[in-house]
Amino acid sequence: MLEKVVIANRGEIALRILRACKELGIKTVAVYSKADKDLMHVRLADEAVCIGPNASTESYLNIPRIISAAEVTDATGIHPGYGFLAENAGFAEMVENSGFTFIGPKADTIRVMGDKVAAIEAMQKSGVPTVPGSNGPLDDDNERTMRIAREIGYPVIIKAAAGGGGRGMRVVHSEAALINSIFVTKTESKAAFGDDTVYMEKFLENPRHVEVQVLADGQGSAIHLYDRDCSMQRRHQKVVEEAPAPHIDPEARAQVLKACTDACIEIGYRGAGTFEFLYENGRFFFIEMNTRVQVEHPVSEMVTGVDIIKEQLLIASGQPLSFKQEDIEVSGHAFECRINAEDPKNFLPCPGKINQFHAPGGLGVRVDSHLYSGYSIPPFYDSMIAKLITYAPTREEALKRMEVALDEMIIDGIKTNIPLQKEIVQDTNFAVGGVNIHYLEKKLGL
Ligand code: MV4
Repeated sequence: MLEKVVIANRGEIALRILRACKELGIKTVAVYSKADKDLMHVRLADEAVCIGPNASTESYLNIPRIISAAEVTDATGIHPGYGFLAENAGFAEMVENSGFTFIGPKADTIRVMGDKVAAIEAMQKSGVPTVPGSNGPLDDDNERTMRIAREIGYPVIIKAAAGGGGRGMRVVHSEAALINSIFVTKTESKAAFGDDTVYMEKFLENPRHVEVQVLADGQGSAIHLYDRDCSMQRRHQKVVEEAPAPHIDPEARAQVLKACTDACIEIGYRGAGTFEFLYENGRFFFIEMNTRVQVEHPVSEMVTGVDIIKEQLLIASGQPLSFKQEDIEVSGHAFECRINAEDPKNFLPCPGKINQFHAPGGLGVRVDSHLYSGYSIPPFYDSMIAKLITYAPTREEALKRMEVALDEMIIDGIKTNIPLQKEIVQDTNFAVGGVNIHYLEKKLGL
C-alpha cells in the first residue's frame, strides 16, 4: 500500500484526496503556494510544504518543486487531482523516473489520449463508436480534404489534435470556407499548442454531453460506473452534472458501456478515466478520453457507492480491482451544482473574504468544499469553491433536494453563482431531463 502521498493540487479536490488517504491509513503531504497557506487541507495534512509564490506556473505547475517536496518528505506517491499537471505525460514520467508512484495512468497512455487523433484511432480499434470524420490528420492535399468533407456532409468541424475541452476548434458550413478555416485552425493550434495537426469530424448540431466513468487496474480488469450527463454548460465550463444520464436508449447504453471497459482492457488502461461522448438521436459518438479524476466524479460515487479516489489509491498501490462489473449497481439519482465565486450576471470572478459559510445538510446532501467562515478566496486560481451534490431514489426527488439545499447554503461576503443554480434547478425543461449542450447558453441569451 502507498505509505505517504503528496497531494499536488489545491481547494476542494485536495481536501477530497486527503479524506480518502486518511480513510486508507495513508499519510499525506500538502503542497501549497504562498497564497494558499490557509487552505483547509494544509491544516489537516500530516505535513505541508510551501512550493512557491502565488502564480500557479511557479507553484502547482512547477514540476521540480513538487518532486522535491516528495523527496524531502519521503513520500511514495503523488496524486495530481484534476487540472494543473493531472494530464501532463511529462510530469507522470518524471514522477515515476524519480522513484515515486504517479496516481494515474501510465505516461504513455496520457500521451496517447492527449493526441486526439491517436485517441480516436485507439478507440476505433477497440469498438468504441466515434464521430464520422477524417480518421487521421488532414494533409495539404486540398482535393482530398474537400472530398472527405463532401463524404461526411456539411457542417463539419475542424479540431486541433493537441486541443480538447473546447480549445482549438472551428465549425465549417460550406466548401467555400473549408480550406481557409483549416488554415486558421492550424495557425491557432500551432500558436497555442506548438502543433498544427488538425482533423475533421461531422459537426453534430444538437448533441448532449454524456460521459462514462471507468476504473481499471492495469492487470486485466476494468469496470464502468455508468454514465453522467454534463450538457448543462457555458463556454465549455460545466455548471450542473447528473448521474445516470437521463433518457438514454437502453440498448445504446449497454453497448457503449461494454465498449468502454473492453477498450480499457485492450489499451491496458490503469486508474480512473472518463470516456467523453456526444449523444444525439439515440447514438453515442466518442470525442475524447480524460485520464484524470474529474470534478463531477461525486455524482457517479453517489449512484454506485464506489469511492473513486480510494480506488485510484488502491490501484496505484498495485491492488487488483476488488469488485466485478456484476457487483456494481446503479441506484437512485444524483446531481452536482458547481458553486463558483463569480458574479451571477456577468460571470466575472469574485474572490474575497467569506464572512460566513453555512453548508446545507440532511439526507442525501453532500458538500465537497474547502470553505470555512473567515477564509479568503485568493484571486489566482479557478473560481470553483464548492460542489453541492444531492442524491435521492428518483431524479425528481434528487432535483427537489437540490432546490432545498441551494436555499439553505450561505456564502456571505462574496458573490456566487447560487442565484444562477437556483434558476437552473427550477427550469421546466431541465426538470424533464435530456437538454442539449446549447441549452444553458440559449437560456442565458448568449
Ligand atoms: C463537437 C461538437 C459537435 N460535433 N464535435 C467541445 C469540447 C470538446 N470536448 C468537443 N466539443 C465539441 N465537439 C463534433 N463532431 C460540439 C462540441 C461542443 C461541446 C461538446 C461538449 C460539451 C459542450 C460543448 C459546447 C460546444 C461545442
